[in-house]
Amino acid sequence: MSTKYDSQRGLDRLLKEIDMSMLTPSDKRVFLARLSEHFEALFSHFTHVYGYHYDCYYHLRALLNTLAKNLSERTESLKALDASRLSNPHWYAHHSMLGMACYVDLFAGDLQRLKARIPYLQSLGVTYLHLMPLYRSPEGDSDGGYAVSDYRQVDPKLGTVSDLQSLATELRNAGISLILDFVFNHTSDEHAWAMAAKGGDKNFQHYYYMFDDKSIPNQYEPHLREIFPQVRRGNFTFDSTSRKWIWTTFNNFQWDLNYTNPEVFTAITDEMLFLANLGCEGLRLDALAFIWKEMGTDCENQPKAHTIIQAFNLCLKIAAPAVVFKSEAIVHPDEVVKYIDKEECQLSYNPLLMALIWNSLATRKTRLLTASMQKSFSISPDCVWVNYVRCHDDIGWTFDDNVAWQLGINPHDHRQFLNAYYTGQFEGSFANGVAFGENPNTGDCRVCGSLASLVGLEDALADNSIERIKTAIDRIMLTHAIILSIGGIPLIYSGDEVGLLNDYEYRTQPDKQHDDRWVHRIPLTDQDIAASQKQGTVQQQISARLQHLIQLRKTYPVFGAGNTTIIGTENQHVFVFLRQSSASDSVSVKSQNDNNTDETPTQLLALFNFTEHTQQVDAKYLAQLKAPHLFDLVSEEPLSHETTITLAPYQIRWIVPK
Ligand code: OTU
Repeated sequence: MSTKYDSQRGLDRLLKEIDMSMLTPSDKRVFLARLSEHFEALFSHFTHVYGYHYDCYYHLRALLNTLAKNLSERTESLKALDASRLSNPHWYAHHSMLGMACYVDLFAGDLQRLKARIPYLQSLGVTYLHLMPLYRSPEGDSDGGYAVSDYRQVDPKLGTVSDLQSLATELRNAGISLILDFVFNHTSDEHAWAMAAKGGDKNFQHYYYMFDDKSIPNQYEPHLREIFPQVRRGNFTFDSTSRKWIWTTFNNFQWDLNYTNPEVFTAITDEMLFLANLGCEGLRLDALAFIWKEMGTDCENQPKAHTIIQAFNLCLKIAAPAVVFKSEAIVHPDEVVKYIDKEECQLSYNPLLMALIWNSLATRKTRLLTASMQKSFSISPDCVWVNYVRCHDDIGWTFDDNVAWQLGINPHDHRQFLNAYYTGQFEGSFANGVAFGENPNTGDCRVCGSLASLVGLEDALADNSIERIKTAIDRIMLTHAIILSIGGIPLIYSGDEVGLLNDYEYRTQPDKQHDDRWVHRIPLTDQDIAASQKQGTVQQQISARLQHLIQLRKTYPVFGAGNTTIIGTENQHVFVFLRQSSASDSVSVKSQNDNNTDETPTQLLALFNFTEHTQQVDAKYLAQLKAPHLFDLVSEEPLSHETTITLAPYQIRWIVPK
């Protein structure tokens, strides 16, 4: 009680010094109400990180001024969206959700032409569109846009800020939420802050980690991972203009921001809210694991990284509450889940599921997938996974070594096997992948390649093998059926819906050839889309079968909010889980009872055969489904409780009570 009183009294005093003149009377009421709800937590996080600064109070005031200014700049329609999201905070758990991620240029050319592709997105059922970074960035290599030179300018090749703003509105009118990248661990070395730092401006030099010599970097270095060892060893870069060593976790031209400086926190909050005010509904927190450095640690997943993200989340709650965060932590599974909380990131990529789907395809076994998901799939009911099979990055084998050891799998050897398997160095492999980021010291590497090439379509087409083409398409369906049904938002990587093959063109381009991730960053042409609509083509088979699965997801609430129980059966070639709707997802679900056969099912038993052989699963698992009659949504066959469940090669079964 007394803390509450103190914080309100402290806030009242502080507010006398905040410029609220630009707020309308109703905005001012909203601002004060939200502050009285969230200021105490914001204050606590802010002072936890910055409280030791003599001028902490000054920075807190600057932060509140930034929040007020950004709230006043929010459009009326976005304020209406704020209100509607606050009354329906779990909108992202709905079974209608379907995500897609794409590069503006590869998907459509530019922002204007992307508008013309909205009907295509709608025909797929997309409700969530993540556009890869589209901000101004250096000419030539910009790490695919992840080196941002100006958060407030769109890359001129793609359009303008006003194009982006009008696209956000058009998307929303079409039922599609826009997701943008929030690249806040680093800026490009061409960002105005970096330019000022290079020019010797001391204030801006404190925006980054800049060292006069290598003595301090040398103390950090032995504990740090190397993310792109193929382009640069170590984590520091010498800048010849300022004659300083700069912390650069990723490429030389990506300078890590210094979050020990409260001015950086406030400056980045201002940029974040600018993006929110463009009309995006989600921000993807790029490389969030790296934002806090602590000597003697690997400088990943530090407790203060969490505090800072929670503080950003509170800033959104005050100035743009419609916007949610998506965590991009491609780290150890036990660390991934720590970012997931309604006070931190409401959404999170699921890199463990992604990696282990690929593992199961290679081994034809589901034990590691099952055991890992049993351990790590369950998260707060306020949050959802973003489940994906491929994305713009490489595949890293981020499973938990202990879970592997418990199954008798040597994790180091197994990762080597997976790399060999997917880069075509393993006899009998179906995959056409490319090794990425090989570390000469550790021998580690990751894998690149498009979905279709990695599941065997590239080779099968080259050999014109009808049977292998079908098997490759079956693998595409199997992997997507899992992300469509396991719980959370399924995120399709643009081009995968029509089975685009690896594009080796990047090897001829000087600014791309050193980064093999470009092999799976592929333009989607009008011809590709036309082929996907033409009867009999491979593209059409992929797209039609995928559409069928998507339609099922959209029809049944059981694919939305609810619980997932991962089931380990005696058959180690089949992946099995049970879904149970949560009562709040639909009214009809509430009135459902055990004997009711007409209403929408509240349970789903999903089974996936990861092999090219017929598999059987004991009928006892069907007893979980509490109804006299059963029905497989995919094959549209009735099933009986008594018979063993048979799965043809790569068959997907979505069994519901009927
Ligand atoms: C992210 O990925 C982006 O997805 C990449 O495309 C960028 O290059 C990178 O950040 C820098 O902005 O290293 O290989 O463990 O968590 O943040 C992908 C590393 C990456 C990841 C991840 C990073």
